[in-house]
Amino acid sequence: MNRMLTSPDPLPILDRFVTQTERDDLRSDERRIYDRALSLRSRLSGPPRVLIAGEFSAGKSTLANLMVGADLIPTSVLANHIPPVEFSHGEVGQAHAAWWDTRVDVTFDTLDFAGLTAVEPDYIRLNAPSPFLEKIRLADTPGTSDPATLVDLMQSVARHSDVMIWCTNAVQSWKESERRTWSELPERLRQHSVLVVTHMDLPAIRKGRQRVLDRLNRLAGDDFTQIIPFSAPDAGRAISAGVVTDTEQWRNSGGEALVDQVLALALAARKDANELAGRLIQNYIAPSLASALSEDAGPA
Ligand SMILES: Nc1nc2c(ncn2[C@@H]2O[C@H](COP(=O)(O)OP(=O)(O)O)[C@@H](O)[C@H]2O)c(=O)[nH]1
Ligand SMILES: [Mg+2]
Repeated sequence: MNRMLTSPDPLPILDRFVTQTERDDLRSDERRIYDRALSLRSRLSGPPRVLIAGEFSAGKSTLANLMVGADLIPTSVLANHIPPVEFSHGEVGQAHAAWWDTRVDVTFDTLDFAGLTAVEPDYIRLNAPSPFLEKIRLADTPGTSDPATLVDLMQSVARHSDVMIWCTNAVQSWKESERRTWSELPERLRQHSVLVVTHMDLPAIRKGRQRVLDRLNRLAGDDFTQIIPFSAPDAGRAISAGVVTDTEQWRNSGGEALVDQVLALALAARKDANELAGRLIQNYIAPSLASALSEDAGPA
């Protein structure tokens, strides 16, 4: 049997296929396969990628910062157009401009956002030593006042993500505009998504807590694996540099339920990605690489 079909690690094969193939030379049906290979290569090239999505001011960056353990993105920059930011495990310092279709990054020795955005990357990679990041990569979509731009950015990172945390503000939660944007994201990702209801600490929300949650369960209960009420200020008091210091407060804030659910979904999504990659390799990539090899070898 072809060795390629039995290899336990699909990543080197996906890598070889994507590197050796020129997308522009492909027919449209072949491009779909290429794009799936690109997405699977990105998903499998590190821990599962968790996308934090939602509308402007829903609490996405606040949640990301809590889990990353540092405020790495200056808020002044967020007003401008910057690409999604992915946090992965490592020492704070270097920053990378990255593209989905190449594994070659442009590395900056400091967090130079002007320099990073000037080379027009698909996304920016930053490192932090948070223990959460040993198990998942976290992607935050940037702040922009233009909803259409935000949707485009979310779509691009969604194609390369495994799990989605959708943040909605309890004060005006799960609006029609959110539902519409969410429904346009890949089904595979929507099936691995949790709804995080932020701002549960606000006094008016505290009083009507059950009403808010009943309404969300009715409207969105079937769409998410879990609906998790969350208070960022409470979570912030329970965690320091990405390490939980007060387990009871962390539980009460919603942080514990959120992390448990996200890690379970990440595991399931990784299993799916490996199976999908195995099938893609067996059905399309192995035959295509085999014919490329025989062409290279010239006529027999
Ligand atoms: N009281 C309260 N404020 C929050 C909570 N989550 C976020 N915020 C605040 O809401 C504002 C918007 O949050 P941000 O994370 O920038 O939203 P983003 O645009 O989705 O990234 C900030 O002032 C946060 O401090 C929460 O759970 N409770
Ligand atoms: Mg933000």
